[in-house]
Amino acid sequence: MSKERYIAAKQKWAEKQKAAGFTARTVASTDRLPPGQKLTTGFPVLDLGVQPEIPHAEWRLAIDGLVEKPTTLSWDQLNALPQVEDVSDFHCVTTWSKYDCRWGGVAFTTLYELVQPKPDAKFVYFTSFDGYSTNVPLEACLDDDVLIATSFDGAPVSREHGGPARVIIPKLYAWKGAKFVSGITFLAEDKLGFWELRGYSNTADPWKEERYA
Ligand SMILES: Nc1nc2c(c(=O)[nH]1)N[C@H]1C(S)=C(S)[C@@H](COP(=O)(O)O)O[C@H]1N2
Ligand SMILES: [Mo]
Repeated sequence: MSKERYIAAKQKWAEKQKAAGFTARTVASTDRLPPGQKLTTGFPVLDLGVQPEIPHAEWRLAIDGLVEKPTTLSWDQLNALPQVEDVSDFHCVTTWSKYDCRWGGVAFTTLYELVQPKPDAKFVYFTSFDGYSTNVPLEACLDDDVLIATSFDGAPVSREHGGPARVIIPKLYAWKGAKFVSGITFLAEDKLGFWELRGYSNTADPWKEERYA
């Protein structure tokens, strides 16, 4: 991604934050690597020691909780939704960052519109085929760089990287993005996920180095 595009994306994010009544985060555009991170050119694999194999015919994504229209999507139904691509940086709490990850798939906001969360839905709880879970405030899921990704660099997301589909939330440490995603539940109250229950930060902002609680 060009530096210009990266800066434009950051600016867009800041403008949105401002429009929503929040104070824009002041991250210098030259300051692309969050504090305490090291740039990697590879793509390390982080998981719980299980990489579930889910054939497309058996793949399902259940979207439920505080929504008007609970929905379970098949693989074909997910892929029939509008597709988007977004290039973003990836920051793992174990201190590696990877620039320019090109993810493709369905925007979180598309699923949001599909199931129509009720006004009291404030948190999102993601579950996965490997037993993983993670939680994110709903507001943080509504930026247009938050994806249910099915492709990486133009090819299907590999099994080791969380295929068939994984969640990408670039502005948070990568553990907030569930690989092998199987469920999205909208909740009124926050519910801690796998690593959040084990001492990881609940807010997970790499720019503030919110690593461990
Ligand atoms: N289902 C599931 N999702 C997960 C994990 C996991 O163990 N299981 N690990 C998280 C962590 S700690 C990181 S850093 C990223 C790693 O993604 P990668 O293996 O594609 O680098 O996935 C996150 N999502
Ligand atoms: Mo991680």
